[in-house]
Amino acid sequence: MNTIRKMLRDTKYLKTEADALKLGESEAEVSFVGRSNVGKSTLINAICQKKKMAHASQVPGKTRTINVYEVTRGRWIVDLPGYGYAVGPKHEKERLGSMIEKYLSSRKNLCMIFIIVDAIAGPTKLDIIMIGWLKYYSLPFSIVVNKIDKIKPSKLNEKKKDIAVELVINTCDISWVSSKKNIGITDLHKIVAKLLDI
Ligand SMILES: Nc1nc2c(ncn2[C@@H]2O[C@H](COP(=O)(O)OP(=O)(O)OP(=O)(O)O)[C@@H](O)[C@H]2O)c(=O)[nH]1
Ligand SMILES: [Mg+2]
Repeated sequence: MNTIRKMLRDTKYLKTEADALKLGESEAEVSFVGRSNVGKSTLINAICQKKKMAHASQVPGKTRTINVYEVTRGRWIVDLPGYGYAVGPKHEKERLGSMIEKYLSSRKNLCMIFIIVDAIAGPTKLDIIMIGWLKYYSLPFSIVVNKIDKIKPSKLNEKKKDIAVELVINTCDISWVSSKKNIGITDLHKIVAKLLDI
């Protein structure tokens, strides 16, 4: 386990692209999608035990490109822009939407798409559309609920049940995490390491 943690800690920024078709091949990669501001970049930093590797911000719409982080040669963790970013011109939202779609549908060695859901807001309409889209194209996905530190401990079980019911899956098939408070991250270390075969 310590070896896995250490390997993930050695992750380094590799490249940024706006066009998925220019990314080049990986040996294996996992990526993170979800609504803007849900904590995708913060979660990548938590997994890789970094403070500022992926750029996070209180202001939604921070990540506007495909950002690749390399754990070890050819093994990638990919940060994507969020969807549902309410501010800004329509064409910018459409540009980001097609960037994500092109990425998700073109990667040969994409082993897992983690869909990050906000613990307070629960699954949004766009999260449900994303799940339907991934199912339709038979792409591998897994649900992670982030920001559970915002839920009162006495309400957490009830909240977990509500979110699982909305998503029509079992609570145990969801990762419950707080990227900010480092809750549930150890389990994600194991999951990511297994997927990337490191
Ligand atoms: N309370 C709490 N805040 C969090 C958590 N994870 C992220 N945040 C905060 O949520 C805000 C957004 O985080 P980002 O990581 O930039 O979110 P993102 O999904 O990458 O956003 P975009 O790049 O805009 O799509 C920041 O202010 C983070 O500090 C968490 O687990 N708990
Ligand atoms: Mg981001």
